[in-house]
Amino acid sequence: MEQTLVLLKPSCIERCLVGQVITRIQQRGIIICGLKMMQLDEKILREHYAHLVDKPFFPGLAASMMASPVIAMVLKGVDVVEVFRKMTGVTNGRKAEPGTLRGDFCMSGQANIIHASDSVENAKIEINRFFRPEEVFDYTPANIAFYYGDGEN
Ligand code: IDP
Ligand code: MG
Repeated sequence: MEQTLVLLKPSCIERCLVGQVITRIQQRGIIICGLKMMQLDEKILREHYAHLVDKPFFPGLAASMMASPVIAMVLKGVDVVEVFRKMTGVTNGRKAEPGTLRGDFCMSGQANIIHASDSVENAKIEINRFFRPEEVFDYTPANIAFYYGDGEN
């Protein structure tokens, strides 16, 4: 099954939305196979947001990502990268569709509560960036037959 990397940003931690976001993940039938709290620093943020380091808003973005610890997660499911990006919603919370995590829980283009990998290739890179191999528990729930039909997973 596919895996994706998710960060619950300081805007999620500080606003006490962690439980609600994790509930949505589990309600959907997405499996959590890695979870930890960590304090990000400039070095990891310059790698993680390499596509944005030259933007004028990067210093503010980096500061906002270091304002508190984050919660990093590895999620697992069939097509989970695409499924979870859809659940996340577009970058700007004010434009995100109601029903998405950003569309339901935030009003900001920067403090948008959550990061989710945008491709299978980037998910692999990002999981390796934030997790050591022994921190990812690639288990299968005992009741997996109630998550997926025959031949689906
Ligand atoms: P994504 O998180 O939806 O994949 P990206 O374009 O990869 O969006 O941007 C990464 C993060 O950088 C966003 O989630 C947001 O926190 C921040 N960001 C993106 N564009 C802007 C901007 O124009 N102003 C401030 N922050 C931004
Ligand atoms: Mg992105």
